[in-house]
Amino acid sequence: MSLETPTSPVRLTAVDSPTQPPATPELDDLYRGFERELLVPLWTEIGDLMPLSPQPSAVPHLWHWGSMLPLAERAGDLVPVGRGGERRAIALANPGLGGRPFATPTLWAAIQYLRPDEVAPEHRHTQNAFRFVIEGEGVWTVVDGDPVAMRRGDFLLTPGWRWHGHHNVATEPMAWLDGLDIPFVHGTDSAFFEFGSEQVSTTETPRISRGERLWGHPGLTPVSQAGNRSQPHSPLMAYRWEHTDAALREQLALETEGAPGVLEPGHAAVRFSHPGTGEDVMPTLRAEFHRFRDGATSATRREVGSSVWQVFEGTGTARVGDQEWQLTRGDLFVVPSWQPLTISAESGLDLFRFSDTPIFERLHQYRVQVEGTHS
Ligand code: GTQ
Ligand code: FE2
Repeated sequence: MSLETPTSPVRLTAVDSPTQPPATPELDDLYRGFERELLVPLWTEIGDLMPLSPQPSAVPHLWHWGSMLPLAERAGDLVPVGRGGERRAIALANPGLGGRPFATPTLWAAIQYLRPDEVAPEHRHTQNAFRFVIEGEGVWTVVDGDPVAMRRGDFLLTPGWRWHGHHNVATEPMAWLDGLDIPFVHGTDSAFFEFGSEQVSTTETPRISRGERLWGHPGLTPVSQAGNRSQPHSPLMAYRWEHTDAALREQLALETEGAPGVLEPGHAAVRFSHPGTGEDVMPTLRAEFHRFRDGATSATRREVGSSVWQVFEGTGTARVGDQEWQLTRGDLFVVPSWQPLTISAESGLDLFRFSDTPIFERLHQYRVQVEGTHS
């Protein structure tokens, strides 16, 4: 058996530049030697590998819900949902990430579509997942046997390695946003996956799940659960719109009364959190909801890590890096690492946001920079 010499994909060329050694035939020979031995010197790569601040490959981009939904509906006509493909989910592909179905280097964001009577079979995976519902109802996601209703404004969890399947018991199709840490898990070669039953394990359709009945009372930890209240993901699989809406409404009402509570003038925000620890809902994903008063503008912030925003309601504009978009219901946009973000509300602007921030916080790589509020 003969072993072929692997060819290096690296092409090192001696260049004339003040930061590089003089280009000579001898330097070229040295570089051919590096190539032959699959070696790359730091001095030709340092600008890319060790930039002064993050230089993301992902770019700021906006996807219109109004363009995605008809394609999801068409997929509903043409593509059956079932074992193998597992989900009728169509992911955002950031134009800076080489055509992969990655919204950012760490985050997956997809529209998932389920027609009446359809079942997305049970499975489990190490990727953490959530659903956020922009419109519609009628789907129950069954998480470890607990049926969880999905309705407009709700935020639902499927933490890593929990069994889950979805079924639509309504007479209308339903579309929603999925968020997962698929690109992060892919990039770190840490994925595991297991197929479960073809059907969901229960067809019960209660208004609220067992997990909510146990954990969904503010400030009240079930004593039976006190021993394992610090599991790495939230025990609550559903965060209901009525609670999110009330929390935001109260922050703005407090501002009107001159009391503290809002994040910044005219901008209320809540973070979905683990009721046992107060930390993020899942180890890799942060999720928040933001509400702006008409005419309010956020400070300009940049932070390490990336995020995806979805417009729940209202109109306004978002500026990310050198991009600026008009926002309408359902639109999704991506903020790559360290790109400045400014949001301005026209009317009734409500936004859902998720990010990979917990990863960077836990690894002590997180930084944030806030510039003054824009007028
Ligand atoms: O609903 O279980 O968008 O496993 C991607 C992977 C959704 C899901 C996605 C998944 C799911
Ligand atoms: Fe899944």
